[in-house]
Amino acid sequence: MDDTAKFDTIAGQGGETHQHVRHSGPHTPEGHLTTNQGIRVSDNQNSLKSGVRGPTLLEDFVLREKIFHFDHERIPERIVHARGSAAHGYFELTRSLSDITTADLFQRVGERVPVFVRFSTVAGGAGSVDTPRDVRGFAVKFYTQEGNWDLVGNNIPVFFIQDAIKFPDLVHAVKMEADRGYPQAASAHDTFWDFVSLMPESTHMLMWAMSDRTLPRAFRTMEGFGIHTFRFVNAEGKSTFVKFHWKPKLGLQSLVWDESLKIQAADNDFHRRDVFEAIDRGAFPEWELGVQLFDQALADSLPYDVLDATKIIPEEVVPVTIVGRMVLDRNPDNFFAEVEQVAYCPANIIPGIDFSNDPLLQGRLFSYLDTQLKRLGSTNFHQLPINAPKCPFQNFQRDGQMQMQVPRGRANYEPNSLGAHGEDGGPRECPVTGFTTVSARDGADEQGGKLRVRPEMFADHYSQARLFWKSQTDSERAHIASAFVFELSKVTLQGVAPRMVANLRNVDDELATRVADGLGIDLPAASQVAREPIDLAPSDALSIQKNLKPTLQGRKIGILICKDSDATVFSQLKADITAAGATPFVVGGQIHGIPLSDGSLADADAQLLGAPSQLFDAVFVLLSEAGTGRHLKEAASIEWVMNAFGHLKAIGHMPEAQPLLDKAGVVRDAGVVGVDGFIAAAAQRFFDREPSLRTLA
Ligand code: HDE
Repeated sequence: MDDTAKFDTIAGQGGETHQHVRHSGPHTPEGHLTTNQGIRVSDNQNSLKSGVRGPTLLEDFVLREKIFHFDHERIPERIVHARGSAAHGYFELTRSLSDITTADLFQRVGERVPVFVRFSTVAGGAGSVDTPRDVRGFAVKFYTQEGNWDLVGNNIPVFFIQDAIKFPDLVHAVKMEADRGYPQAASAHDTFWDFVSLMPESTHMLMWAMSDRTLPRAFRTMEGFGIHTFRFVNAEGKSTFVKFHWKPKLGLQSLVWDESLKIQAADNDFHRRDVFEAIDRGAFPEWELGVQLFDQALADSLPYDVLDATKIIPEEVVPVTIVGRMVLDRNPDNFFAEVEQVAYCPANIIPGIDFSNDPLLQGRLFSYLDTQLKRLGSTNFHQLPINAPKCPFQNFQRDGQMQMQVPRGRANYEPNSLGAHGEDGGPRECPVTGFTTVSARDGADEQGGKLRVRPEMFADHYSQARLFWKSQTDSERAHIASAFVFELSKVTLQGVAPRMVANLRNVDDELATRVADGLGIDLPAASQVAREPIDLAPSDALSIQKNLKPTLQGRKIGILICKDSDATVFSQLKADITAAGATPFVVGGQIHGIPLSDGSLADADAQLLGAPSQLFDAVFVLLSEAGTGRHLKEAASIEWVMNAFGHLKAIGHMPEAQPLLDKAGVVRDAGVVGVDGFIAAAAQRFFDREPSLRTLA
């Protein structure tokens, strides 16, 4: 048979013509298509039939094996954090912590450790959109020389609940409702608000969730937090409390709500695409790792409990010390094998780091290992390439489904004396360098006994919610209040919205009033508090807008061109944008061969209908006079400009394009500029513009 033939047309019986379709493959032995048993496949297009018109024969092992494997391609998606994207990279130590921890990766400045990082939304299924209002997962697997350490964090430093026993309730409440199967990837519905309004401990997290923290512009522009208090342990066995922070090199950036909704319509994969493309073009996402270090005496002096995952320690109280940087520089080769099969677990910890008694953390230590067995189907999931440590690992655990290792010899137990008989006795314990647990008692648990209780200070549910509110800019407060109004406006259960507003009165009366007014309900009395809230000093670190970096690095700038667009401005703009570290993205009525003012032909990166302005950080309207005339009759062009303005972005434009700006309702302000000044403007959002554009609560 001719291996290179693409099509053979065979004259069939009864005068019919049948296509016998074959694809050629490379001629190297490695290139041959085979079955999973290594048998070369001669025809991957046609099943084996009895006669030309069938039926298909059961004997066809090539067909059966292929369809059998396909039928089983899906594994259960993660019960939470189902939708995610991940990348490879490294962590590099910039400041040694050798006096504080023996953890190998924190010893020698300049040394690098490979990492695999997965970002995720929480509530939606694996095929849901990238930009709902939701918390984002930020899970890092460090492949250290002393084993794998997983720092499984989120982009918000607190959580909804204080005790793991409430997690199934929380997740049931936020996911699509049990009878109707909707809404997908949204917290704006009855059961979520019913639950959290009955759980005052959620209030602090709700403040974060209703802020723009849950609308990140990109994974590259969000912070990450380990949330819980952990411990570092040094060579003397002395332990120090630690909280982990990831700080994005590009600074914090978020979307505005209307923009995130419109992105859902334009590009479901907005965040996934952003991180993949950034790595592909060499703009490697980067974060600094910071630690807050403190001792028991400081913990005891705080008016909140450091074991309570609904509390932060403001950076102004315990500063964040930067100790390293993380760079993501390689995309996965295969989404399923790596991103789907990666199994994070907060219990994966290395010598020199230890857990605290945070009851949320303690529950997580069980959940992740358990869920991986369900998801990946075998206790041997740690042998998958993405999960396997990059240092040697050996023990006496044996067998199980999908065992990939072939242990030699008779030693599958210890102690044994096989070594004394000339055989391999297997590995031994390491009393000095092995992992040991800190025997510290975290101060508070001396009361003893087996109790289903919470420490007294956990009952303060409002002081830090108030601290968060006080730390925001006016614009951020308006976003928070409006988000509460939007979400609660979707609630149909009687009594839920007033109950939530009653809780908000304990945070701040002005917030509660704005939400009640936005909903059109009477302001309810404040709900009863279990512990009187206190006033804490505001913290600038909690605000996004106070931490924006006016940089063009990593941003994407849309340029709308047409026939006769100014060629000089076009090339200058592209050069300036690129030089500033951003990506110019050309949008046109057509994609190919657009004649510019000097007769040269330009190609667009996308057609106007496929590239609405919500996909860009700033836009430039590079239309000629005649082109502007045509675009005045084009709804997509008017929306392009109107939405850029509504999403508080810089709009650069040629004087000739002014009629289009007028038609789109653009009012000149500091963000509406000509060629000069565009690069500076494009690095910012113009929040001052917002009150004149939309009613905020
Ligand atoms: Fe998770 N969480 N979680 N979680 N979590 C999972 O493990 C759980 C919590 C976080 O990209 C699951 O592999 C419990 C806090 C991330 O693969 C599951 C509790 C924080 C990811 C699970 C929490 C997180 C998960 C589902 C309350 C921030 C995605 C699939 C005690 C510090 C990891 C899986 C990835 C995933 C349980 C609360 C972060 C079911 C019981 C707090 C980033 O095991």
